Amino acid sequence: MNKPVEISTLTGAEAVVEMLKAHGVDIVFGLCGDTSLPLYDALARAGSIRHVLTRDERHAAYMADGYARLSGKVGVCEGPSGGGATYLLPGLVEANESSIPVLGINTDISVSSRGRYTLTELDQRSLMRPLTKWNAVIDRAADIPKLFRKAFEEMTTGRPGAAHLALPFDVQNGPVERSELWGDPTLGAYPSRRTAPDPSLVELAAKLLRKAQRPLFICGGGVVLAGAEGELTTLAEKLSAPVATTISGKGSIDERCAHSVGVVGSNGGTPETRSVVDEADLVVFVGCRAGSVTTERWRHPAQGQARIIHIDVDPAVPGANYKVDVPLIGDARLCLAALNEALEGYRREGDLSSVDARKREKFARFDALARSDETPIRPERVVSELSRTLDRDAIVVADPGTPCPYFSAYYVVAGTGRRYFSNRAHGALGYAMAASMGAHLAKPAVKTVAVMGDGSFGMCVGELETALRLHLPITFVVISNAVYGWIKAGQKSGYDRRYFSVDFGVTDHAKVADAFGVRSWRVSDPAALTPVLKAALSADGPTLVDIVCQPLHEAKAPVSEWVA
Ligand SMILES: Cc1ncc(C[n+]2csc(CCOP(=O)(O)OP(=O)(O)O)c2C)c(N)n1
Repeated sequence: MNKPVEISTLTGAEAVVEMLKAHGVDIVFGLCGDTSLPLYDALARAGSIRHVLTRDERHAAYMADGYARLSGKVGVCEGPSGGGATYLLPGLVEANESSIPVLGINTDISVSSRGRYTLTELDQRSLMRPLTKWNAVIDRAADIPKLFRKAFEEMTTGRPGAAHLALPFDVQNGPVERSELWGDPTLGAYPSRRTAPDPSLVELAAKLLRKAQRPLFICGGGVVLAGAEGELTTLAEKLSAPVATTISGKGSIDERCAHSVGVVGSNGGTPETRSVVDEADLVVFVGCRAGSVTTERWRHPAQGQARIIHIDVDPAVPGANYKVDVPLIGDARLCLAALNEALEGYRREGDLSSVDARKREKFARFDALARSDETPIRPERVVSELSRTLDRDAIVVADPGTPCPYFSAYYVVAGTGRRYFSNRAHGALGYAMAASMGAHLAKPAVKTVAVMGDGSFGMCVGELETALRLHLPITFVVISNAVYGWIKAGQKSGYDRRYFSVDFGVTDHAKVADAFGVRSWRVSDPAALTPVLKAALSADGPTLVDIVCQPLHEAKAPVSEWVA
């Protein structure tokens, strides 16, 4: 009897599905289009990759970002040509700048239709080039396997980042050899290839650490990305050193422990956390770019105030802003492990009581405001009641505006790892709703909450339908103040209260959610907050709580420019 003959070629679209599977992808977020028809058909016939249909490509990319942050895997999003590419772009930019591996795929007009005024024609190569870590337009079906392998390698090695592939219509129908369809599944998770630091520089760094009187760690997102929390805690304990974080660095250390300072910088930092920075005689930046927000425009620490050890996987980062005494280039976990080894047996008797005193001062001020019965409800009260109501292992995603500084400063992350995040590369409004959906799909067992301003809500509301259709048990909290409050606060502090074009109309966001079929509440009485939050957090599907809040320009936000 003849053996059945295995067909040795697949279509380009089928090959794309196989290459995603070869790298461990089992979920893709996206929105359909004419140029995507072959890809959709291949996904439908394969049936092995879940497709989450979104209502806007921006949110497909934000979902892929949230998914990547919580799953430790590459997030994948897709959209069609033209507008599909320009709409996917914002999420890829955020992911790339935040060092999150997200693969964006846009289908495209046929190679044979180029230059003929074809509807949706767009130079995707040039569009994506400056804003992704790596990108390509696939001109021949035969190149699909190698370009997908390259994309996964780029996204998860070195500094993780976003990649983009453009997939023309006729390329989706071209032939690909089955024998070419292989990939290394370890490249589908990050960091996939850890690099170790130079041992001689590790010795130098260890020497500085031994000599320091008041060492301080400032951790960025790199610690959580590298899963370096354990090594960091061990080193901080050895040195009795305080550990501060950036907003993206929340989760580097358990914020309940004696070593934790909390968030520093102009957004979410407070005078108390700043004073800990100002006292340090050695600052160890770990997976942190020491950018404008973290350092309050390079004033805290001041240039020359402290010795600097800078640990980063990207060699371009140390020395970009501060004169660095020892640069350690490598994966944060391996760098910290090397320092722990170099300091084997060493123990510094330090005193963390001043860190404790500063934290007490900070939270005493916060608690006094959080107890307020004033209306509109104070943001402090929202943070406090949500913190008390939420499970410890919950995931909180915060948008810019009121949520980011308030939750960064006062929401205490219990435990380590990714439990709180915000889009800190660009801070575009309207990120949290979609990102929370991706996060939930990566970690469905824990409660996920997205907190957004009403400005953000206006930019993402369409995805309430997606949340309902997928029956995602996420709670969306809207801080309602009918104003682009962050900007109004800037006009108050820097432009003598000349308020201009920042106020908008009052919307009942609960009614909007209700129209989508999402269970919702509008809260203006502070006494109703806890019971409503409890009901919303324990409900089965998506819920929305619209909280009528004190506008940001009238609040005592932890934003240093306004405090000054
Ligand atoms: C896409 C985008 N456009 C503009 C901005 C500039 N911006 C930063 S904060 C902010 C106001 C936020 O308003 P809202 O979401 O209502 O929150 P609030 O500040 O009132 O708490 C604006 C417009 C931005 N971050 N993203």
